[in-house]
Amino acid sequence: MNEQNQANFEAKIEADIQIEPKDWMPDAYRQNLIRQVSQHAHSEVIGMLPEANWLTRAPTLKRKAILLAKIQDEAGHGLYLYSAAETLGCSRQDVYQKLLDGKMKYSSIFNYPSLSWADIGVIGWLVDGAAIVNQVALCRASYGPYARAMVKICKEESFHQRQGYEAVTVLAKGTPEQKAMLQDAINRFWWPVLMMFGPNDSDSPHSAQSMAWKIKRFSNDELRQKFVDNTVPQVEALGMTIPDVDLQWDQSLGHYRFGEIDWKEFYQVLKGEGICNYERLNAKRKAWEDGEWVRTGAMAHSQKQKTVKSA
Ligand code: FAQ
Repeated sequence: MNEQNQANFEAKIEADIQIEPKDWMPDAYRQNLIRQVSQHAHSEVIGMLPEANWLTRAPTLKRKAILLAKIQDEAGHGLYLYSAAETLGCSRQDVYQKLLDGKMKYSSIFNYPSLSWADIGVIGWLVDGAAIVNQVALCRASYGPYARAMVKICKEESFHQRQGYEAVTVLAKGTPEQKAMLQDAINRFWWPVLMMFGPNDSDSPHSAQSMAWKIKRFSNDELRQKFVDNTVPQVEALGMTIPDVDLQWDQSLGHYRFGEIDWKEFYQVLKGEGICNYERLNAKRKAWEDGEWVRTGAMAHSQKQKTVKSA
């Protein structure tokens, strides 16, 4: 029976038929998806923190309303993704507890601080821009609930990216101080954004299997290259520069060549030693503890409703 199940599963993957929650799937496929989808959900909710840092200091009411809406969208993305992870049989509380205990990862990019208003524009433009390049590919992931969540998320991320680019365009056309603030934000975010795509393919332990299962459709390096190719002309259009002396267009390849990423820094951030790792997890732990009375109240209310219905 197991062999038949395995054969059916492989045939579906081969034929690009999506795997659904009630279908048989190999345990390793399930566990790999729980890992990736939960970490993706954690990234969305931790990603709210650097932006929230500027909510009370947004330069205009319009910018504040846009930022608030964007942060709420990220919360929504987290919720879709936790729901998608639950369809694989994990409990939301269990994966969330693993995040709080530092046993599950979230995207390295959110361990960098948001120091100026330009950082908020750059997060929308470059961080959401990188997220979209990665997530458009995931819209065709072999697991149905993950792929479908990605379609809606990408539509919203695409709005985020455009509003970020619009915000940086204003700064790029502004005073010398505004231009300098934008250049400083690009200088600090450029390399950490390239790290969002994960280690080089040769050092990526999950890639080969995830690509064979069609969870990932493109490799980390392919997506990183696509992002660089898309983004360099945007930086140039703004009249800004990229902090990479090795960056150059290669006519024969049809791609930009770029310098070596500081992988030592990447792995330090993954180990919890980035600038904001401690602050980010502490904020989430505090929110979880402070929310205890809400959870207790909601459980008591639901219990009461059940008693009323059965009476
Ligand atoms: N940060 O073998 P691989 C967003 C880990 S959403 C931290 O290559 P894989 C929206 C990896 O988990 C951004 N950890 O792994 C937003 C694994 O560790 P493990 C999040 C990283 O899974 C915008 C180990 O290294 N997007 O930004 C990172 O095949 C603005 C080995 O790596 C997603 O999560 C990293 N950068 O490929 C919100 C997309 N890279 O699990 C607010 C979905 C690697 O063995 C504001 N995820 N690691 O302990 C993916 O596409 C993949 O999981 C990759 C990594 C590409 C991230």
